[in-house]
Amino acid sequence: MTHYKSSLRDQLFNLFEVFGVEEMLGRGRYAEVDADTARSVLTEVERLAREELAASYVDADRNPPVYDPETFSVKIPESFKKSYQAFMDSEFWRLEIPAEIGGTPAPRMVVWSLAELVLGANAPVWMYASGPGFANVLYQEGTPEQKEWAKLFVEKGWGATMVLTEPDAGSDVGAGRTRAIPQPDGSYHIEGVKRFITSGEHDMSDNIVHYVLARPVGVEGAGGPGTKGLSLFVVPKFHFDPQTGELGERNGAFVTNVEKKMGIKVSTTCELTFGEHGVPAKGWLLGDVHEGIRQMFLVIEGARMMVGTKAIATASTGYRNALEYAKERVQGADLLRSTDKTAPRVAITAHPDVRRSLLLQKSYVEGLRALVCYTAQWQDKAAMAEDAGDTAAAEAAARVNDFLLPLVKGCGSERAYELLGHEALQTLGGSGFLQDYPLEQYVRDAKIDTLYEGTTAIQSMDLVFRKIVRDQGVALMTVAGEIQAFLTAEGGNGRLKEERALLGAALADVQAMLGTITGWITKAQGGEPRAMYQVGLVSRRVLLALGDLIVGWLLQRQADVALKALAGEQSPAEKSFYEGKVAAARFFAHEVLPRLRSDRRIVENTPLDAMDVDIDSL
Ligand code: ST9
Ligand code: FAD
Repeated sequence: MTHYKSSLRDQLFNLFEVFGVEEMLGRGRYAEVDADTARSVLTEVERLAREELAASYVDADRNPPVYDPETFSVKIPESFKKSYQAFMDSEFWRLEIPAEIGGTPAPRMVVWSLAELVLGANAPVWMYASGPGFANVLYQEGTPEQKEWAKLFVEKGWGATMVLTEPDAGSDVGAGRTRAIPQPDGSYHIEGVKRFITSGEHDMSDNIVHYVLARPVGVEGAGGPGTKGLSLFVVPKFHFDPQTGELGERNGAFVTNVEKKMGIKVSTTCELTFGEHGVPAKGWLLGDVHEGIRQMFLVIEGARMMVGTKAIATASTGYRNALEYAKERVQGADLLRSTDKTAPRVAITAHPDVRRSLLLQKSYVEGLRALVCYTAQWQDKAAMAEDAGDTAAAEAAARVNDFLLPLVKGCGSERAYELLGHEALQTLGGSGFLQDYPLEQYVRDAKIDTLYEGTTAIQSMDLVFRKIVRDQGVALMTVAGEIQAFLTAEGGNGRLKEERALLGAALADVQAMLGTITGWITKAQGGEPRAMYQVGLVSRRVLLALGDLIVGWLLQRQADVALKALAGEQSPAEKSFYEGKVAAARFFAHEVLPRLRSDRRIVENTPLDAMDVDIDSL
């Protein structure tokens, strides 16, 4: 029996009924993928996810990869290898790769829907299978010769890693000390130790290509302090013939440890040592330019979207498992007959607190899924505008995507962990704590999502300082403008009037919070630097509040579509689906949106006390 419970109907609803994916399908760079193809791909991936991909989820957790320090190698459990191979054999990973290097690109909305299915069933499959996807950056940024490598890497299906973190350089990537020493043949020798490198070693592909940030030494105009002094190097595990891909000598990048972890155990987290085992670690500068951090952010943006989607996918299957359990579990009498000892026992879904919990899970999960799709829609708008040669529109759409990414990653991961631990697992009572059910593994596997690819604190500062202040609020205003237009349009035949009013109040609360922040920044720049601490004290709260606002809005947009559908003839199953949409939007508006008023009060009244308290008093 599969642990994974998907939500394909909701995904198709987003794609075809809410976000109009048809406008992108079969056009421009997505010419090869029409609506029928997109539907059948998603249907097939949903099956694959529930069956072959989910099959190793538990086994690979209980029997994690084994590291051999003698040979610096890792053995991945056989059960997981089968799941991985099933996905690679399906060839669906090609949907996120440009046609020029062997892909069949589909709209990002379709790709991220597909990703949700894989990530929810067995996230490390997607992570290992991202190897060919990394070739995108090589193709985009590489020299003509490296663009050819990109094709080869896709053809061979080689694994790949993103290599930033060092023992003393986690959030602070610019503190990295790994060096790159130029060689007469145009390559560099990489020297240093990186840690926590996902997929750094495994036995599922012939080669692994490491994309490594390192600081060049003795190179004019490169290698200064901070992130801007880092360059990006392509460092293969094995050297290769660039024409045939035939493997050559072992390169000097060795995995010298594999971490033991709380969750996602089958995803190897590796210490990677360069140039210390008798073989130099040769790397090639990406694109012959020293712009490592900018280039690495092309990968990071994809990875942040992936992490947010992974978290939401896990929360979604967590909710569906909780719902199924709750429908079966009989315990206690209806609250209205609780004093009557002879009253019939009822399924726990009859208890108000369980109802509250299930609706909270449903509304967040569906709203966050919509946020992923909405964000992907901006990625598609950027691509379509680029195809049409409209650079300004492409840039504007890309900025909205940039603005939404910390929300997908930061809010997606925080809310998912909260929902899984506090609500979904709780719904199963003591049984949730057992390994007989997948909830305890979901909680363990989802915790990482608030940590890697930039912790929530980092996401919140990225949102405030880079995506709002530095952007001069342009992307923010685009989204706020859409929310305002929705409020003014008065859709839904006035059925959700009260909920719209709550959404309007939430928008005002978020705008007030952002106004307060802007005031502090102005104050800090005007001679009171410590006002900046106030921004730092509230940035996480503001990130989550903004996320809640957008989730509440997207749920109401969905409810509008559902109400229109309900006005026509529907099968019983479809009627339930659409009614569920309206119920989720209403619940979220009443249960969550009003909390933004207290967030606003807290933000507006944030003192500097937290920064003044002596550290010994903490
Ligand atoms: C990790 C991996 O945790 C976990 C999972 C791995 C799974 C792998 C498989 C999946 C991969 C999927 C990908 C498929 C491939 C797709 C390829 C597509 C082509 N946005 O503010 P400044 C840049 S990995 C864009 O001064 P600081 C920008 O160039 C480890 N760019 O920063 C900027 O210059 P400018 C993850 C951004 O104070 C420059 O950086 N580790 C953004 O020097 C400097 O900016 C982390 O995530 C952005 N949002 O450094 C580290 N931000 O301003 C977290 C910056 O001129 N720490 N740039 O434009 C941070 O993010 C820090 O804020 C910091 C600060 C390091 C950026
Ligand atoms: P620290 O940076 O030490 O942070 C500790 C705490 O301080 C956090 O709560 C953080 O939010 C807070 N903090 C730090 N700086 C600030 C600040 N300026 N303002 C406010 N709060 C701050 N890295 C790679 O390069 N490639 C990978 O493939 C990869 N995979 C990973 C897989 C796993 C399982 C793990 C655990 C990590 C992985 N990482 C990878 C590293 C990961 O990205 C880092 O762990 C993460 O960026 C945080 O760095 P850190 O662990 O050093 O924490």
